[in-house]
Amino acid sequence: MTSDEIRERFLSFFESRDHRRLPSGSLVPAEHDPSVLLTTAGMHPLKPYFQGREKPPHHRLTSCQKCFRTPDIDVVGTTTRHLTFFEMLGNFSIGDYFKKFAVEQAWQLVTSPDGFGFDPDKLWATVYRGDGDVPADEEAIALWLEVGVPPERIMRLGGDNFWQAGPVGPCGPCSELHYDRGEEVGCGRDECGPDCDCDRFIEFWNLVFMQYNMLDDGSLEPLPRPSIDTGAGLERVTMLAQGVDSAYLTDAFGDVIEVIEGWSGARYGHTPGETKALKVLADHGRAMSFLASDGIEPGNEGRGYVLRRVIRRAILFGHRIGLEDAFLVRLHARVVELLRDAHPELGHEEPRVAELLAAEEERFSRTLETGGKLLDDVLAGSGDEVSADDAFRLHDTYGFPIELTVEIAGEHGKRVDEAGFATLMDEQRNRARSAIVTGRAEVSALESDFQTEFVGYERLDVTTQVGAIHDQGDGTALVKLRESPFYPKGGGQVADSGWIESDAARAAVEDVVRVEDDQVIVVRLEHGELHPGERVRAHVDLEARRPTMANHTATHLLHAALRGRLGDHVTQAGSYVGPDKLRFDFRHSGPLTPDELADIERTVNEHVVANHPLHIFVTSRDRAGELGAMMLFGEKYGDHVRVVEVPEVSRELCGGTHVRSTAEIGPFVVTRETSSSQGIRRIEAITAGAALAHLRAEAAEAQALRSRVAELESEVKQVARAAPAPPAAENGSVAGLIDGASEEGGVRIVAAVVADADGDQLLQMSDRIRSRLSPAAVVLGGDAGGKAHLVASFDGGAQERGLSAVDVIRAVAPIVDGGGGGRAAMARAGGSNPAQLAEAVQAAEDAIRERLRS
Ligand code: ALA
Repeated sequence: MTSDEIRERFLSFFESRDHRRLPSGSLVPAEHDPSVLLTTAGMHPLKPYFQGREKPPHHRLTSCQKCFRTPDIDVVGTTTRHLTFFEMLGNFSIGDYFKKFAVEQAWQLVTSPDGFGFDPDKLWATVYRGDGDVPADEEAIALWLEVGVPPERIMRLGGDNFWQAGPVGPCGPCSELHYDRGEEVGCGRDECGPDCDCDRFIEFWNLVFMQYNMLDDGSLEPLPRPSIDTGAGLERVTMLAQGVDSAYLTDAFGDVIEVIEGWSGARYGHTPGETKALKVLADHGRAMSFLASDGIEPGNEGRGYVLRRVIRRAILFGHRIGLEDAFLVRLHARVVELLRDAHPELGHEEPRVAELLAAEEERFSRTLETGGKLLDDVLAGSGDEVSADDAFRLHDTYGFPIELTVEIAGEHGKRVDEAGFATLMDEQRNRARSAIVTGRAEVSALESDFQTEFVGYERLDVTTQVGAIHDQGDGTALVKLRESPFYPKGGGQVADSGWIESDAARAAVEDVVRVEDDQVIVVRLEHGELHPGERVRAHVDLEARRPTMANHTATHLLHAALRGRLGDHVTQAGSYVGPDKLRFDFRHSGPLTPDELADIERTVNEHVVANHPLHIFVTSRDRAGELGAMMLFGEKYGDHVRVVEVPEVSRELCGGTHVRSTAEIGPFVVTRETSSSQGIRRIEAITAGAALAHLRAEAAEAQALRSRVAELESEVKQVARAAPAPPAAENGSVAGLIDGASEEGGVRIVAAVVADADGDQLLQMSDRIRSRLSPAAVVLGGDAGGKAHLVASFDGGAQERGLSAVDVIRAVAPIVDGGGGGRAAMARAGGSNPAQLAEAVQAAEDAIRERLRS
């Protein structure tokens, strides 16, 4: 049995028991689940159904979900069964069946010959032994006994048998099925059992009896309706079904191990080092290809860091068995070839992923040699601990993920000062932050004893004083004003442009840099010189600021309209607000339909026309939270926050500049809807003057099209007038055919052979016949070009009587040695034996009559 067959057997087994089959979701969890980094179980994409927040498409579901388990990265290579990336088969009941049916189905699928066909004598079940508030699962024990598992192979276990999807959310006791591979495999201890870590007992299916929701404080509340969530590792089931010693030797990995053996000369099973390296490469090869194909890019945080760790660990282990130049890209190509049929995204993303892997491989390989030397020195040193400084240098200079350093040190019996390392990392982060704060500026020259007061919410033209100035020597200068009307870039909104002017000088404002709560402007001198202490007039460019404000308020209205139309899972993932347009990125899966987009555009315009006045105020963060103001996930806010409210429509924390009332936005037009990355949609829109210009251009285009259509219509009329009448013969024959029509059960039947007519001509003739007879069934044969042509054409009345053109044509085409196809209304066929045409047409007529008589 191949892994593809096992996947299919599982899914169709449950399909035939009324489960709806769902496609795998992305490895990047859906937008409604910020609690997990990557999808680790089949139930992840279904969480809102279990929690009763969304209505499931069906109460029984089944899927094969791509999963990734980060904690296993360092374990991979050391056992036969651990994988980071794997596929999880699952069946789910959303408040439908519970334990009994779940246990019965699982047992049947696992033991029956057309399921997995496992020997029941090798199977063990584990159940939850209870703890504190949650009692032992006696019910599950009784159910396993009932299906035939003997009591001595049912084991009560603790923590492992209580499953939860993340720190909070649906959870419950679970039962695991284990396969005993026999005494000769594994640790050989007498007490070895399903709770042993060795490779003898393989856990391959977990049945979670989901009945609680875990809250933030760790307490459990009952779920609205108890549910079932199961997960079977496809690769593990395959390993057991194929009777091989390791998941890596199953067809889920194809010939990847052999291919790497061929490149490197290393042999699986030869030395522990070689075997480990081969497993790491086989696993990480799949892992990196799938992670990157789901839109993740290597980076220093979050998912990007997971991908980077996997890639760098693979490179290191590759080097250990002598693989060097660009082997990662070759490995990726092999994985894609192997798995692209089951996972088409691998094929679609291949060029992008190959490029990204090549860049990452180049970057890390370059430093690996020098970094590797440092590591060797460190490991050769005395003492049993790698210092924080060394670990930090390996990380910072050579790009060694700390986990990799810990792993390698561990191989040499050494620890790493991880706490010290964390402190050094924090210090570095703080340094980086102050570097950003002083930013593009040697603001040291500007380190002034005052903070600029931003007055640009209210005033766009002020007289103020230059507090400090620093000439950058390239025609630009950094200037600190006492009061500034200029908005510094932030919250998606671009910086204002404008100018400052003294009696003797004038300078254009090129940028406004936010320095925490303070700001510095970057100016280019047009003439004269500016000096500290001088009075200047500071003026914001209104041509840019006005549309920017319109776009910013429109962004809030758009956000509210999206949530109203699509649901509360829509949250902001990024934005751009400038004078030219607005762009809003938000979490949502799948493109918006034209209807949804039209509704959203209409809603925003309705709010514009309603001319809501904006209400903007500063309050405590807690109060804003009580008011339900939208805050961005992961964003840090101070104790006092600014709330921008369009009464009854939207309430967001925002530091941006806004119109006074919504009518100032003018028309709102969506110009594009695209995807920006996995699970994130992007809408671009314009307002005010830009929208007006856009609508005018569209109207002009529509007018031009209308004129062109009118021209074409008159041309068509002229051509029709000049065209010769259809050949008399054909006209005559149509008239003759109509005259010769017979009738059966109220349907007029025309069945005839027309000499020298091809398929298209027959079709035209049948159309003309049908326009004069109704209800009508027309079958015509023709023998143009030495071939047989058949056409059947039935109108609605004939079809209502049970006639289908395609059925008739399919039945008679073989008579002229041909074949054909079509629909119930019209079908045609070609054949190589025109001599049989009359017989075919007669057979068609007989079939029609028979059908009409029945
Ligand atoms: N969600 C359960 C697991 O991942 C089935 O083990």
